[in-house]
Amino acid sequence: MALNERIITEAILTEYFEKFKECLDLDVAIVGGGPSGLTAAYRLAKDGYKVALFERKLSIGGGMWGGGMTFNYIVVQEESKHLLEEIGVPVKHFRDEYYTADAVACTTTLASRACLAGTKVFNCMSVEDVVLREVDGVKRVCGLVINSSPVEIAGLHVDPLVLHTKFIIEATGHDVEVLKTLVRKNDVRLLTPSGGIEGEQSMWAEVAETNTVKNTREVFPGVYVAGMAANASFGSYRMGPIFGGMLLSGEKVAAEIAGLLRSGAY
Ligand code: 48F
Repeated sequence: MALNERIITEAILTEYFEKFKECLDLDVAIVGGGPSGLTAAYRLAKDGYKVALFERKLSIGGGMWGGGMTFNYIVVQEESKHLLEEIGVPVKHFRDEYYTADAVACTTTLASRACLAGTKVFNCMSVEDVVLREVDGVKRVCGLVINSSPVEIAGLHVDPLVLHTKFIIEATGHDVEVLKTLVRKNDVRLLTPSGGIEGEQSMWAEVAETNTVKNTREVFPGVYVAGMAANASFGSYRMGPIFGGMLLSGEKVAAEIAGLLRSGAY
């Protein structure tokens, strides 16, 4: 069979835009393809929800590829290792309640499980804003404003595109970007103690790990925070290359949103 470049191009365009059109109305839009966003995507897609994940970079995986300081192993605790075991990543006991896993195996396997479960992934796509609506006197985020990352990087003046979603998971990590944009542009109060973004504090692994899960919750109608973005929103600490909290955060946010979607109220 003679290969035809035109058909190759047509195949890519057809598939991509079919996927894009399918994602114009989502159950859950996840911003950020780090460990918390990927875990949430995996669980929600596995449960049959319509989920898309938007990642600015070419590769998904966020801060998990490089372990600690590029030494590519991660550490997880006893209570989070079930998540790695569930997706088939070998976990090795280190000492006491510490376990290690290969960072590249974790990242690639989690990414693969999220994709194969049905998450529609849009890499090289930056979320630059949200859609805000007021219904019955309550403001709610109900969509994402997205643009191609090369457009963003080049600083080109190109208008974005928009999709609607029932829930957003803000999993952009330390910079908590989507929430910052929401607060900067609108007269809104978050469900944080100050009503704004509390900001991340310096390293304290033990407290940070517990708080990552505790802080994983609704932060504004329609928006849940997960992973490091949850700690940055609620003013907790960073924790370095221990990843149990990130995985548990993804698991928690997926379970909470799935419960709400199941209730039929959305
Ligand atoms: O930072 P990141 O890995 O988030 P996480 O799931 O995990 C944190 C850990 O990696 C590590 C840690 C563990 O102890 O502290 O830092 O909380 O991944 C966040 C992803 O979001 C993407 C960014 O490129 C990264 O891959 N991202 C950030 N802003 C945007 C975005 C945006 N506006 N649009 C799309 N993607």
